[in-house]
Amino acid sequence: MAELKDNSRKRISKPLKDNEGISRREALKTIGVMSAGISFLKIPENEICPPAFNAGLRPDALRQDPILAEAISQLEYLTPAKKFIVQRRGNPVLPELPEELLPSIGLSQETWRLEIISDPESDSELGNPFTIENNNALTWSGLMKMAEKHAVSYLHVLSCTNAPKPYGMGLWEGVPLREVLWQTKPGRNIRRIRFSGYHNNDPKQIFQSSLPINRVLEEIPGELPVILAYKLNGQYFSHANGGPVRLFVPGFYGNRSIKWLQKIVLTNNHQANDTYADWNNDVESPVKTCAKFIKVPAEVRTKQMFAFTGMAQVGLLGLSKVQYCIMPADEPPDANDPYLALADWRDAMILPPPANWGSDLPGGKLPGNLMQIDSKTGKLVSWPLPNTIVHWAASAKIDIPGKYDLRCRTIDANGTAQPMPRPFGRSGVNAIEAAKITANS
Ligand SMILES: Nc1nc2c(c(=O)[nH]1)N[C@H]1C(S)=C(S)[C@@H](COP(=O)(O)O)O[C@H]1N2
Ligand SMILES: [Mo]
Repeated sequence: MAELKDNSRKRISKPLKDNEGISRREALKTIGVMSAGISFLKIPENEICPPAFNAGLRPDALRQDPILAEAISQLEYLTPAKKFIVQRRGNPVLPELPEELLPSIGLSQETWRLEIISDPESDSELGNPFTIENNNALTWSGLMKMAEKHAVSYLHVLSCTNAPKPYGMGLWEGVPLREVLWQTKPGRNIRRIRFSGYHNNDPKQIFQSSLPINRVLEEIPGELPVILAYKLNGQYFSHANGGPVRLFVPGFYGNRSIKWLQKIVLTNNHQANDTYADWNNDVESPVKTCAKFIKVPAEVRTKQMFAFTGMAQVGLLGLSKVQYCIMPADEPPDANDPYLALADWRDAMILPPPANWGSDLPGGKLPGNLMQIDSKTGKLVSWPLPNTIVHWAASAKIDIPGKYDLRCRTIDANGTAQPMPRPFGRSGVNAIEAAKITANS
């Protein structure tokens, strides 16, 4: 069995200064926090789990910690499509347009059309542009025909750059955009591709994004393709989720994944013209690794174990640990340690792939053709998977009554603690989360 190393426990609490009150000093000494260390908590072997991850866990003793087992049993990996948080924009609010209206605005399966043209202000060559005028725009049935041959699906988190929690963890299905693009016979002078969706014929409501053309045409081995997506968790998209067809751009925050996709423009202009960039966001930011709470008890009894759970968004930089620390709530911030690197961080337990992936999927089973499953071994290519979430759990106890801050953070695969290496909000919220706990005697 591989031993998981834990450096954090060697780290000591930051030294108390002389002028600090005795009560808090005592409290700090006696918060009997106890790690949900992997050493005493184990999980059954998991069929789909890559061997390297299984090796870190010993089978079968999860049941021996009923408090943790109960907390973990409430977690659902895939967010049900109906529970995805939807970005509300426009007037009228576009995700809330009435169903009856959708066919007349090209947002039903029957009436949906995708135009692909070259930028009239640029010199991009396109041998076979798709236009409504020429009656060769891509239709739903055309897309479904392509799906028979080219459909792919993958797990990917949908997060907004500026939201504290992911909008949802989804299983996305679609046709790689390049398959459609090649039908338009792209030629010379194409450096960038722009996307826009339904915007109520109101220029002020246009929401567009863009990518360098190579991101659509090729992937680094293991990277996921940009898709014309039509299913979330095995079901065709609702209008609210961006249906009938939305773009899905893996590796980035949600702003690139244009809902109600209707138009694609190829251009020789190399600059991003993303609406979200105009709103002072860093649209080039890959998804960040960071930890969030899911369930924390507001009140606990002193000297009694309690469990708490959370998720970690796993970004480009991967994940090696999730940690938590418990500090008295009145702890003054240390100007020299803004990210609490010196706090007494303990390891939480990162959960393996779930046996049941979520209530949207028949039997809770993942489709066998998932891009992140190795077709030779039948196992996930890694765990955690980049650009998804993992759940984590820990249990602890507090010995002295009082108010406390419970915090969580990730350590990425490079060994860097959250919110480094990029603590800037406009490229994705990744501040260390805190939850309040009151310990009563
Ligand atoms: N057409 C359109 N697409 C859009 C947006 C929008 O306002 N209009 N918002 C973007 C942003 S900023 C995010 S975070 C995601 C949110 O997707 P959701 O509404 O499905 O949660 O959609 C992206 N695609
Ligand atoms: Mo967003």
